[in-house]
Amino acid sequence: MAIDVATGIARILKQEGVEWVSTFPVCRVNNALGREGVPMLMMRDDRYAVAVADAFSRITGGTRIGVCTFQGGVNAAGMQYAYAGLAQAYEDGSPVLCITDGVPIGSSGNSQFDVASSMKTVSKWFGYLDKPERVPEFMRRAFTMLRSGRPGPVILAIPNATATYDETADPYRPVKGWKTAPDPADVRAAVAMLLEAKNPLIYAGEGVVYAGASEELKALAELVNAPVITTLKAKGVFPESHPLFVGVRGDQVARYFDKSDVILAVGSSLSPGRFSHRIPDAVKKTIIHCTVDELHVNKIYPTAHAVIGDARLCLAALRKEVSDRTSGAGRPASNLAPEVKAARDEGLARYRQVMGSDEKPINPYRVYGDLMKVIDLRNSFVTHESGNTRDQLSTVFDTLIPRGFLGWGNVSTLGFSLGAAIAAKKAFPSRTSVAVTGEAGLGYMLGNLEVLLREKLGVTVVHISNGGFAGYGPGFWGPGHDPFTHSVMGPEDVDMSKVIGALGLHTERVREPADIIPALQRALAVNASGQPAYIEFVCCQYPVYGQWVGRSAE
Ligand SMILES: Cc1ncc(C[n+]2csc(CCOP(=O)(O)OP(=O)(O)O)c2C)c(N)n1
Ligand SMILES: [Mg+2]
Repeated sequence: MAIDVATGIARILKQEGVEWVSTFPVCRVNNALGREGVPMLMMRDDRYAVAVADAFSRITGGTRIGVCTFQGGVNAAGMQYAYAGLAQAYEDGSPVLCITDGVPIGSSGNSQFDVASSMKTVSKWFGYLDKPERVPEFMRRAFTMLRSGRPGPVILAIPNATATYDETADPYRPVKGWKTAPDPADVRAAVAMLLEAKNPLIYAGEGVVYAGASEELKALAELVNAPVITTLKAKGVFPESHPLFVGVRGDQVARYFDKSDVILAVGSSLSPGRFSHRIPDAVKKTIIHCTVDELHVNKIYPTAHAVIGDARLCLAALRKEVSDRTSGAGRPASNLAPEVKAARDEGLARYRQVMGSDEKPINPYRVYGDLMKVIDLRNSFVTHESGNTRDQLSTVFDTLIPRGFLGWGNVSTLGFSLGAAIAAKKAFPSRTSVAVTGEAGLGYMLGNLEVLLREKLGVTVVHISNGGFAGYGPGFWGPGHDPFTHSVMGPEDVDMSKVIGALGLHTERVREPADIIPALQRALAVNASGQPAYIEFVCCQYPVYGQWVGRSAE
């Protein structure tokens, strides 16, 4: 049976369980998706088409692959605009499938922009479909890469979507994805080091999320009696109500990093970026590195011992070895749990205090504290924006379930939170979905708010409206690092609740601390019937939050 390439791709996506594809037109595969009944979530720009699919893969821990399409070919306007989303997905290691038009055979070298070299820099694999009959091969390879090994985006370029091939020649079978288990000798060596440690520490990264290894992480932490710190992107993989949870950032995190002699890093590349810790005195510590990617071993810090493999299989193997060596008893508990709790309480005290603040303009922590009171923390999704909302929420937001909060940003591209909140609604329709943003993030998302209305996505955008880029200006706490470029029209100049209300979202503007909870409740109530909401909280600039270890307070 001869079918065209686009139809073949659409059918394979359905076989792979893909329920919808985010897009910004045009892409020549789209009409086949429409004809084959694959719903398209049309965003209002190409970057958001990528962001929603990327976030869907992140939020589902790669168990459901986000797929997007955008314009490519010789006039690669869509691709050039999508690049920001692709670069972010690549930097953050998100397994998203991106399909675009390829430069037609015979048209290479026409344009200044070199598609292939640019796409190769932001993907795990850039596949150019040079023969129609290679569709099954390319799709198999794409899904193998998306479901195996270290996650990252795959980009497929389709130069001729109407070319035909024989669908029966190489019938497609869905790809399972494969995991690797660690070398038992490495596990033994790692456990010997771990059991000799005076103050072991577990540093968990997003690989634990992708491995679905929350339970194993908890079990190992309890058996070894080690405090747990998570990266920004892994926030929530360890229940934050657990007595061994130290935090993501803040004074107590710095304290436990300093104190540790052995660090068991699992599912993290240990790359000190702009939004992660630099391990203090790393050369004097023993670092055991459990990673799926052997190229992360000895990347920045000296690795004392590596355990290579899927985080779940590594953690399970380590736990079994610890248990065998200690006859099931594990490392003695000492007084660790109450100590960690006390350190965490002490570290969070000054933020918890302002969560009860009645000051006006509203203190942003009051909004976060009230948000935590209003939503069901076990059935909600909250994400931050670039800026103070990231820094503040990642310091204080109590995340009780994996992906109850999405932390993002090895590179934190403004506006991603809306894509993430949309993806969360698609992934878990019954969960509350909230994006917390400042004015910069809001500026990026404005055009895309129409999508919420058109698709009836009951998402709430919480705007911490403070009239400027709070971390950049003179601020309250210091001179600021960008004093000339930090002010924008603020709540006294423009009423964003009216602007966005005119679009059709449920909107409110809140100036009184006592009104925060009722306003949030009304927003969640309308969300339940598919209406999106935007609440503008008129807030003070309060650039105060926990620091990353080893970084200055920029
Ligand atoms: C695409 C992109 N460009 C630039 C930046 C740098 N940046 C980070 S936060 C920020 C401003 C944040 O201000 P606002 O949204 O008002 O949040 P606030 O800190 O005031 O809460 C900027 C310009 C970025 N993160 N992403
Ligand atoms: Mg601001």
